[in-house]
Amino acid sequence: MSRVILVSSRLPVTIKRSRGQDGNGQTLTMSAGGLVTGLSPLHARSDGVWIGHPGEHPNASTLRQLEQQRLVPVDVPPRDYRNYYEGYSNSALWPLFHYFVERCEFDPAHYEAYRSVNERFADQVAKVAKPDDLIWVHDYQLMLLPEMLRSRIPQARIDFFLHIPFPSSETFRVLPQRSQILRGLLGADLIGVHTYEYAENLQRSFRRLLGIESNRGALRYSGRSVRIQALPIGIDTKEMRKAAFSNAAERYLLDLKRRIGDRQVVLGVDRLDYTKGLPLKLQAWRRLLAGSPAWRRRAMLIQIAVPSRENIGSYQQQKDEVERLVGEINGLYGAPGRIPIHYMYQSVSREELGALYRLADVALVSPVRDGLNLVAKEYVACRDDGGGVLALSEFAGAASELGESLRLNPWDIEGTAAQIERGLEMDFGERQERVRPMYHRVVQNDVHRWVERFMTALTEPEVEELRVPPQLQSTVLAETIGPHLATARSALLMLDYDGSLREFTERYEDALPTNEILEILTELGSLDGVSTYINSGRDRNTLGEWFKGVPVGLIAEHGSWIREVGESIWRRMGPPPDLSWKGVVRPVLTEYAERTPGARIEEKSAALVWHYREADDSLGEWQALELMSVLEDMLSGSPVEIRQQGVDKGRAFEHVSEAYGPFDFVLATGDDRTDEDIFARLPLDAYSVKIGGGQSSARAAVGSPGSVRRLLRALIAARRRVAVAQF
Ligand code: GDG
Repeated sequence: MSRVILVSSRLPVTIKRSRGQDGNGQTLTMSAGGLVTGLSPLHARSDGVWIGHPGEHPNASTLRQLEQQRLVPVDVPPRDYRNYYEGYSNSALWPLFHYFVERCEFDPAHYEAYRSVNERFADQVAKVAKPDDLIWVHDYQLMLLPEMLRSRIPQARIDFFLHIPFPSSETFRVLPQRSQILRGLLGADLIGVHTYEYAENLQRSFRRLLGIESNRGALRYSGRSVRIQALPIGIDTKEMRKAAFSNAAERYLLDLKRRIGDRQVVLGVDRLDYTKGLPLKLQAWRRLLAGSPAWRRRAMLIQIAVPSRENIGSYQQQKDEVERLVGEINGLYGAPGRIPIHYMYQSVSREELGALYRLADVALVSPVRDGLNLVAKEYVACRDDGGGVLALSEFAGAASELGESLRLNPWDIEGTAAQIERGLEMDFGERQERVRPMYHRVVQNDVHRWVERFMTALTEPEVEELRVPPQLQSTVLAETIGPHLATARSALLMLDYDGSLREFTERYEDALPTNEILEILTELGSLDGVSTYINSGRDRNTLGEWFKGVPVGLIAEHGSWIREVGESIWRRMGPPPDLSWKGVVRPVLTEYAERTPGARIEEKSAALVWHYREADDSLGEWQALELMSVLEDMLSGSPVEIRQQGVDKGRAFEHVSEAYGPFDFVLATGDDRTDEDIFARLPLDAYSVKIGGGQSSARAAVGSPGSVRRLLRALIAARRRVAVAQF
C-alpha cells in the first residue's frame, strides 16, 4: 500500500497552553469528534503523516512531540484561522450543509480566509508529499484543497472524504461560492460521502451548477475522471470493545449500577451542536415524563454534551437553551435522590463511554441532521449481549445502515417520546432480534474495511460514459422519423410500456392501459408492413390480460417470453433459465423488503423483482443499491446477473430480428436502465427514444409518455398518408 498522507483541518491532538515553569508551557490533548475517532486507527497502523492545524503555534518541544507522532502542523495566523474555521467553515458551510440556511453567515472576508488557509495547506502538503503517496483530504473545511493540490502535483492520487451531509442541490446553490467549492472538489480522483443520497445530491449539483454530467458515480473533468462514491465510515470495533470491556470500564459500570439501582437508563452522547437536536430530545423526554409518573420513578436520561465550538455565538445559545431545559425538567419532575436528567457538559474517557453504552437500555440518537453518527455504531458494537435498544433519527446518515433500530423523527416530539417508551418496554427477545444483525453489520464494516474500500475504490472498472440525448418535441421528432417509416418496406416498433407509453401510477397494479393507448396500439397493429411489440418487464398474465385482442406482439419479463400477434400461447426466448438461485436470493430480498416500508417482492417465472416505488424515495433507493451490492457479492460466479430489474430486453430485439427481419426501419422507446440494453444493441440507423432526462445511449429523448403517444399518432398518420397516396 502506498504511504497515506492524511490531511484534515485539525490534527488529532490540540496544543493547550499550560503553566510550565516559564509560564509558557504547552501540553497536547486529544481532539474530540467523529473525524478523529474515525481516522486515528488508520494513522496508527500506517507509516504516513497527518497534516493539520494544531490549535496553537507549537514551541520547539511540542514540535518534537508532534514529529514523533508523525503529525505535521500547518501554521496559520490566528486571525485568518478564526475567519476560516469559526467563520466560513462553521458559520457558512456547516449550517448550510445541515440545512440550517437561516443560521448561515456569508461574509466575503471569511471566504477569503478559507481560500488562503486552503492555500497554506496545499503548500504544506506539496512540501511533504512524495511521488507515490496517496493524499487523503478530509472534510468540509478543505474543499478547495483537492484542486489546489492538483495544480501543484498533477500526477498525485488525491482522495477526498466528506464527513458531513452533502445537501440537496436546491440548498447547496444558496452558497455564494458554490462553483468555486464544486471546482475545488473536482481536483480529487475519488470523492467519498457517507450515503447514496449525498452522492446523488453532489452529482446533481455538478450537473445543475456546472453543467457536468456524471454517470453512475463517475464524471470527466479536465481530461481526468472523477469518481463519487457512497462509502459510509465504520468504527474501530476492536478498540471500542477493548475500552468498553476493560477493567476500568467494569469498575465504572459496577459503580454506576450500584448507584442507579433498578432504574432504566436512556443515554445520549452528542457534541453540543445544534445539528444534534438536543432541545428536541429533551422536549421528547419531558413529554414522556409528563404523561407518566411511573417513568419518572423508573427511568433516567444520562446526557453527555461534549463541549464544542464554544467561541461561536450560536453554540453558546444552544448551550444556554439546553441547560435551561435540563433545569426546567429536573425542577418539574425530580425528587430527592431521583433526578430525571443527569446532564454532563464534559468529555468522558473511552472506558467510561463504553461502560455507559453497556449500561443503557436505550441509546437515544436523535440529531436533526447528521452526516452519519458514530455514537449509534459504537453503541451497537458494545451490545452483542443483545440487551440494548438503539433509537435512531431518520436524519442521521447511519439510519440507512441500521435499519433494525427504532426509527424516529426528532421533530415529532410525541412520536419520539413513544419510541423511547417502546424501547424501554421492549422485551429481551425483540431487543436481541434487532440488535444482533446490526452488531454483525457494524463489526463487518469497521473502519479498517472502510479504509480498504476507499483504497480499492479506484481499481474498480469505470462505467462507460454515456451521453445525454437531445430532448426534442414530439412534432420535431415525427418530422424526422415520419418520412422513413412512411416509406419503409418492413418496419419494427418495440415499445416499452411503464413510464414510456403509460405514466407511472402510485400502485404498480393500477397502470392499466387507457383507451387512448389501446386505440393507438390497435391502429399501429393495423398498419401493413409494420410489426409492433410491447417490450415490457411485466409478467405474461398481466400483459395478456391487458392487451387482449389488441393486434400487437407482446414480450414479457424483459425478453423472457414472447407472444405473437393473434396467438394465444407464449413462447420462451432462449434456453430455460437455471432457477436454483431463486432459493438463495428470495430470503435476502424478503429481509430487505421487511426493512423497507413500502417495498415488496414480485415473483416472476425467471425473475424476482424487488419493487420500491411505494417506499420512501431515498430509503428505497439506498436499500435497492445496497441490496444489489449484497447480491452481487453473494452470487459472484453463479449464472445470475443482478440488475435492478430482471433479464435483458435487448435479447428480445435480436430474437424478433432473426425471426422476422431484416427490418429497414426500427424504433425502440424506453425510460429506464433495462431499456438501455435494447438501445445499445440497435443498428446504427435505428431510432431510439428515451423518455425523461439524463444520460442514455438513445439517439433522442422526449419529456413524457404523453409525447410518445403524440409521436406514435404522428407516425401512424405519416404511414397512412403514403399508403393512401400509393393506393
Ligand atoms: C462528524 C459528523 C460523522 C463523544 N463524546 C465523547 C467521545 N465522543 C466521540 C464518540 C464518537 C465521536 O466522538 C462523535 O462522532 P459523531 O459521528 O457522533 O459526530 P461528529 O463529531 O459530529 O462527527 C458525523 C463523523 O464526523 C464521522 O465521519 O459520523 O456525522 O458530524 O466517536 O464516541 N469520546 C470520548 N469522550 C466523550 O465524552 N472519549
